[in-house]
Amino acid sequence: CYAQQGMEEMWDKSSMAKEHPNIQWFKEAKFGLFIHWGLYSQLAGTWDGKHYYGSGEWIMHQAKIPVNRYREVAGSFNPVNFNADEWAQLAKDAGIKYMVITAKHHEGFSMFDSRVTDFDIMDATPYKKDPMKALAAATRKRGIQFGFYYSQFQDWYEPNGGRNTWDFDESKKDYQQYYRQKAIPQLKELLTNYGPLGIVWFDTPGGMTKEQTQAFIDELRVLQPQSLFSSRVGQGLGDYKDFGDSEVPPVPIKGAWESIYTHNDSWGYIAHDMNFKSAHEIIRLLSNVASKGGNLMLNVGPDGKGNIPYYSIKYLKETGVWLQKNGESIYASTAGWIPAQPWGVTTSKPGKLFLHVWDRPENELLLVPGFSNAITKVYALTDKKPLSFQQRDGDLIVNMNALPETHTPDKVLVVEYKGTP
Ligand code: FHN
Repeated sequence: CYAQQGMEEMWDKSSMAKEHPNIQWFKEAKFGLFIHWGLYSQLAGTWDGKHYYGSGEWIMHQAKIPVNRYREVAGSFNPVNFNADEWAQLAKDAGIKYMVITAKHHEGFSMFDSRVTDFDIMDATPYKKDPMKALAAATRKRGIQFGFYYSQFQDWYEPNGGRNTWDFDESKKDYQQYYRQKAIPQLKELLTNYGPLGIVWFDTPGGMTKEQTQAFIDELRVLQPQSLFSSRVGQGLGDYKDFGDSEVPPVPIKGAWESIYTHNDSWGYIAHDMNFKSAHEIIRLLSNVASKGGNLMLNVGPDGKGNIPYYSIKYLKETGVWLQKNGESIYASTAGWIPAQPWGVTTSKPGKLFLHVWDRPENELLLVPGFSNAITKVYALTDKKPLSFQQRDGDLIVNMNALPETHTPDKVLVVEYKGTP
């Protein structure tokens, strides 16, 4: 599947040596919201009476929908329920620190006001407003970094764009012409008309050498030098590493990086996909990614009317409630220096180790192997209740008996210690 291509690409680790000067906010953010929203959201996983499952945003490709018929979808795309403040407030309530939304996905449709094409939300739909303008403002107003996803190579609408083989002959394509005539001018619009962007999130690179990719970056970079470019710009370049979709590295990784998951089984809205991760699962995913030193960017797929799915709202808000009480163990943390244990994972801050207890031991004695530093305090993060502990043969044993049984997916204990681990 083309969706898999490009993600396994090696990221040039040497670029970590010269970190982007604006990388710190990203390293501390830990939790981002990804939004896939486009004409595919209107189709909701069904074309000509046939139901598709998996990646809803790939329906044009899956059903080999000709460009002229796909364009007709825009005629009924009218997201009257879209409310930028509600979306941004949901992100805020969920404890989200950055948001990245699809300005243009592989389908080639521009969800913003673009002068480069008339296949955009202003010209081709009855909506005739720019939702990205409103969302950028509402998000920033709440102190959340805002960014755009842009599919720089795959564009199934354009004769010279990548990977529409059912309308256009791939061997006759001039990718450079597509880059010059659409991708670069549109990225310039996005980097000019929407205020300071935290991130430009590229995806599935193609059709450019390393030198061409560097020139592409340089041409865009001057417009907003503070903006971070994701590693899927290709050729091992970019300011931070994105792992493959739904991938968490098995061991801690240094430098700035991100794991990308979607809330159910699809990135774009599919009406018949109810396989949502519960708040419980989101919280464990988040602490797991943080325990390896990275950020989690979790995707939601709003429908064609502009509604975020009910279960995404519900579970994101529940995640936010947990983060309000336990955020200290996640935001601005670094990888835990004690590796994953049968009971859960760890995150760190100077002088503090956070124990994320997913599975409380039956005998209430939590073993933290390899912990010989002098300890000043051990307590539960939410109520600061001190816990008794022993250090024996280089291990730490915390007695959880004094804590009431709670139904939290992740009970965080704090170990305050002296010296360096
Ligand atoms: O092909 C896309 C896919 O539709 C989706 O946008 C994901 C999100 O990371 N990226 C690509 C595959 O890696």
